[in-house]
Amino acid sequence: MSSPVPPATASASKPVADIACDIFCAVIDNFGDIGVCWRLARQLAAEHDWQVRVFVDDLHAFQKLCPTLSIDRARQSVEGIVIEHWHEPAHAGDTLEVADVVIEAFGCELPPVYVAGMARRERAPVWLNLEYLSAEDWVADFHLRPSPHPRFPLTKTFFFPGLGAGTGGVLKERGLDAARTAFAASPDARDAWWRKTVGAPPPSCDATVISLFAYENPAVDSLLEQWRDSTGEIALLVPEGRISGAVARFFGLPAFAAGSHARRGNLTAHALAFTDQPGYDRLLWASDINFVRGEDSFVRAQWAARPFVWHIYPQADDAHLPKLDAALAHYAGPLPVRARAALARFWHAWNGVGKPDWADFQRHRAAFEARAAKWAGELASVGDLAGNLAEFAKSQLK
Ligand code: TRH
Repeated sequence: MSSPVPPATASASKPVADIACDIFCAVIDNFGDIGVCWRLARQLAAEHDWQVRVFVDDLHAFQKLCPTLSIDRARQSVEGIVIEHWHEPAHAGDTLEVADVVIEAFGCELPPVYVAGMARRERAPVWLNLEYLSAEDWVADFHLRPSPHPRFPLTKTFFFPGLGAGTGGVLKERGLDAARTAFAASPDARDAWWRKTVGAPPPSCDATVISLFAYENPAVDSLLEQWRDSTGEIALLVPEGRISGAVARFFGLPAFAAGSHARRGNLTAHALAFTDQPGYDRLLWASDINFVRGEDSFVRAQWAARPFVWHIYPQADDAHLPKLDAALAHYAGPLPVRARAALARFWHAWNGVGKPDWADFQRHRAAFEARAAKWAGELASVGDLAGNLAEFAKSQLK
C-alpha cells in the first residue's frame, strides 16, 4: 500500500509483493505517452498485483483509448487502477502519498512536493525514468544507469525500452499470444469482428487487408492511387485520425468519419472509430499488413507478427531517421538482400524519403511474412518491459 508522508512509516521489512506504484504521465501530443503508461499500469496491476496510480494531465487523450474513463473526475478507479487528473505540475493528489516505486514517464518532471516527500521517506522509493523507445545500439549502455539527485538522498534510474539484448524490452502482456492465436484460428471471431467493427462482411480471402494508422503523410496520395490500380483487391481500414482528411480527399468526400465506406478501382476503404487498446490489437490481427506510427502501435504491430510499415514520430533535423534505420537493422537484418532493400525503400518513402512502390513491396511479401513471424519470437526473448521493470524494482526494494 502507499505510505502517507509524513509520517514516514515504510519499514525495511515490507513484503515485496505488496508494492504501490505511481506513474506520472504528461501528454506531449497524440496518444503514445498515455498509451504506453496505461498499458504498463494495467500490466503491473493485473500481472504483478501492484497497486497502481496514474497521474495524467490530459484526460481527453486518455479517454480515447480508455472509453470508460470519465473526463471530469479528479480521481477515479478503472480496472483497479487509480487515475488522478494531474491538473497542474505542482499537484500530487489531494493527500500526499509516496509510493514504493515511482515512474516518471518520458522525462516529465515530478511535482516538487512529491520529490520532497520521497526524500523524507524512511526507505527511499525506487525512482525510474521510463524513456522513449529507440532501437539504437547506445540504449543498452544507458539502460539502468543511476543518476543521483543533486540535493536529496535519492537516485533516479533510467529505464530504456529497446529491441535488443541489454535493454528493458517492450511491453507484452502474458496472454497476448494466446489471444492472437485464438482470434486467428476462429473464422467466426473474424467474421463477427468485421461486422461489428467495420460494418461490413469480411472481404474475399484473396483481398489484401491493410490497416492505416499514420500522421499526415504526403506519400499517401501516391499509395492510394497504386492501391486503386492494383491487380488484387485491397481492403483498407482507417481508424479516424490525422490521415483521414487525405483519404477523404482521395475519394472526393468532405470527410472520412467512422462508419464511412468508399470505393475506387480495386480499393475499398472503411473508416473505423478509435477503439480501446485491446480493440486496436484486433484490428492489427485482422489485417494482412499494418501501417503504424509513434511508439506503442509500432510495438503492437510487431506482436501481431504480420508485415508492417512504420511512420516514425518526426523529430527536428531528421533525428528520427537514424532511429528508423536502427529499427530496420534489427527487424529486417536477416531478410534476403533484395527484400531487405525493398523494405528499407518502402519505410523510407513512407517517412518522406523517396516514393512508395507498392509493387516492389508486394514482390517480397512472402519474405516479409516469414520474417515478421520470426521477429516476434526474437523480440520476445528480450523479455517483457513490465516484467523487466518489476524485477528490477523488486531487486532494489529487498
Ligand atoms: O499517437 P502516437 O503518435 O503517439 C506518440 C506521441 O505522439 C508521443 O508524443 C510520441 O513521443 C510517441 O508517439 C513516440 O502513436 P502511438 O505511440 O502508436 O500511440 C497510439 C496509441 O493509441 C497506442 O496505444 C494504440 C492506441 N490506439 C487505440 O487504443 N485505439 C485505436 O483505435 C488506435 C488507432 C490506436
